[in-house]
Amino acid sequence: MEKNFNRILVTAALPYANGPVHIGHLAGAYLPSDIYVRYQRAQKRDVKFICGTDEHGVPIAIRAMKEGVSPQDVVDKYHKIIGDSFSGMGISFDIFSRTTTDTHRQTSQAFFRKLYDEGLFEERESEQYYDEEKETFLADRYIVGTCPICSNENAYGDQCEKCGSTLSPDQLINPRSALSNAKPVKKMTKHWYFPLNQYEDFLKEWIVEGKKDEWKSNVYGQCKSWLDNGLQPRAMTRDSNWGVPVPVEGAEGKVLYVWFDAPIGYISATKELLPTSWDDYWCKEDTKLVHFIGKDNIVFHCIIFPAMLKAHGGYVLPENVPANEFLNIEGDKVSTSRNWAVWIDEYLQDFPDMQDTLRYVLCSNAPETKDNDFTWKDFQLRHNSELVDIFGNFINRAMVLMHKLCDGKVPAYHEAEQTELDISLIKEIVASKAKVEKAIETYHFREALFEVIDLARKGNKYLQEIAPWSLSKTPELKAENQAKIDNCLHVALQLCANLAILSNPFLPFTAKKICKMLTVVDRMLEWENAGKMDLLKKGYPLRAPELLFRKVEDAEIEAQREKLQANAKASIILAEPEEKEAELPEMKDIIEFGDFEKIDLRVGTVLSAEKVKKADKLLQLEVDMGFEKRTIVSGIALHYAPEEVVGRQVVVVANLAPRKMRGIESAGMILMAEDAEGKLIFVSPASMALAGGGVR
Ligand code: B3M
Ligand code: ZN
Repeated sequence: MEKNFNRILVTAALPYANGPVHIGHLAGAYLPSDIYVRYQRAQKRDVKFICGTDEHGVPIAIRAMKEGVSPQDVVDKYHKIIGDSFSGMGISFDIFSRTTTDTHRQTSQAFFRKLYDEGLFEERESEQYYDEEKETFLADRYIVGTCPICSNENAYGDQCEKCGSTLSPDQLINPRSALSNAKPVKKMTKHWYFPLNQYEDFLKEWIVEGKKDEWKSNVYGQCKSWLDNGLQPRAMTRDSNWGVPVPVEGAEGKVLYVWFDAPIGYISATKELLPTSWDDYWCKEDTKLVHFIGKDNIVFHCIIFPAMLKAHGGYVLPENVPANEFLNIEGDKVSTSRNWAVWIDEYLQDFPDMQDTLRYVLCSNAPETKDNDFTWKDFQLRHNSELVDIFGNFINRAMVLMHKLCDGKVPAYHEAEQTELDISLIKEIVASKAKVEKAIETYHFREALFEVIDLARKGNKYLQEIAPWSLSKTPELKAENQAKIDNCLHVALQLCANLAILSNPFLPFTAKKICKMLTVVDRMLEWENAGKMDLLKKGYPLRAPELLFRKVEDAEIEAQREKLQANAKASIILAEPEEKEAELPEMKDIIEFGDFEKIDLRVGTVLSAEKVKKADKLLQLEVDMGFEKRTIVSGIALHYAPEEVVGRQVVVVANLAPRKMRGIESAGMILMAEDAEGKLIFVSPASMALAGGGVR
């Protein structure tokens, strides 16, 4: 049952202020939320759109230390860059705040304090890694080491970015401090744990029973699996000097965990926006709270923050959390460290006045249900063949024809002369309002945008079928057909106005331009006007048409692709100034012990060796397996002369099916390793082993 809401509060994830934003951010949270909000505003609903930068947390502190500046310097710099990128792209927040404001410190401290005073937190002392050189505890990303799952040597204390596993510092092999590289020691420290486990029943009822059909399946699925696995108490404080100080006695040197304070940032920003009425939006049951985020933030917004809100009491819970999946670029995951990204600030420099193109491409290719791929070719194709050839082309044709055939004024609609074609297009226009509306309200933005383009496509078809230019080849013909021509352009122009309204949430810059051409004020864009056929009155003079879009040329796309590659290369050179490490092969899939046991490894002794004719890589070996002698062909001739291998003990895969190589049947395979230069070396027993004995 759809509840009756009287106000809508939309939040978009607070980006970390430690780097610029890229198209993945935009596609994940900011563009969908902006579309949603623009639509709600056009519906004249009471909606507020909240965002800001997340300015605490370890990555920011580390970045500052590495750059030799203060954390405040880092966040000041990126708050500005990120804010400019968003406003440049037309992301229309009502407030873009930050989590280093006084309001936020007070709000998040008061939140913590309330839970603390109610005795909700569990105080726990535990041993944690400590950097003696820097005299600081090493939580989360302050500590790095080898991932126990995939052996990545640069896994963080909270996560391995290579295999995606969630980790705790204790799981890291060979841990080292991210600050000094020193080997950390263990030291006792105290933290406050939020008993998330106590909210399991509440969350199960609220999500599993209440949201199954409402939330997107990717979001629901992630929540369900967290809940199925059972929730644990979570530390909500950290040892650090960058963050919101923990507001209790005996908590010197401790700050709120960044994921405790960041979501409260939504509340703080609302307070800054509406100092006297913010609580209407957070505390009244008839508020619809919607969090737009990327998929890596689901657990925090659907499980942890709601449990915090519930524990605090008095707050509404999110009605929906429409998280998107990830957007890859040219087939590869976005990576800030490898600089594999399309940065918004750079896009705006390279394509000024083409905000709507990026908005269009990112929305029509949005990772709504699965990860998607952005390619520059696709960007060009969608722009040129959809925005230019369908949408822009229709508006332009309608305007040009009206100037040519109807004196630059909106022609009358002669009902007596209307045809089936007119009637059916009018029907489509009226119907599209409901379709777009429904899709947006249910967070299906791609589908909504598709409807809009499809309507423009129908407009083109209509012009093509009626072909008013062919009805006016001579003055006599034109006079005879004027009613038909008038009807056609009347409908086409009403469609232009409708397209402006329907496209406005997605393409706000374009919608504005259309309004200007149609000489109407922006108020026409209000949603209630969609589906109307009298938006432009008869006799109304219109401006000369202006092209809405230009084509994107191949050379521009080539330049962008080169830039992407060049940036990535430059980042490798920056990151690895010294010798390049040898590439290690990818881990293979895990096998069961039973699979391993099938392999019969044995020690053999090489009795004789000779080169295989016409095969410079191969040696033919006679190997004593203890129970029999075998011929084995091995690809080691470039690394060993025959006399170097005679007499050696080697490890043989003894039950490998025989295989013919250069006409010689090889009965087994010899295990070899590779040294740093790529030379093959024998994997041999370190001391004399039993010939024919098994290797386990
Ligand atoms: N800053 C993570 C991110 O930027 C985090 C979001 C906070 S939302 C309250 O992806
Ligand atoms: Zn890993």
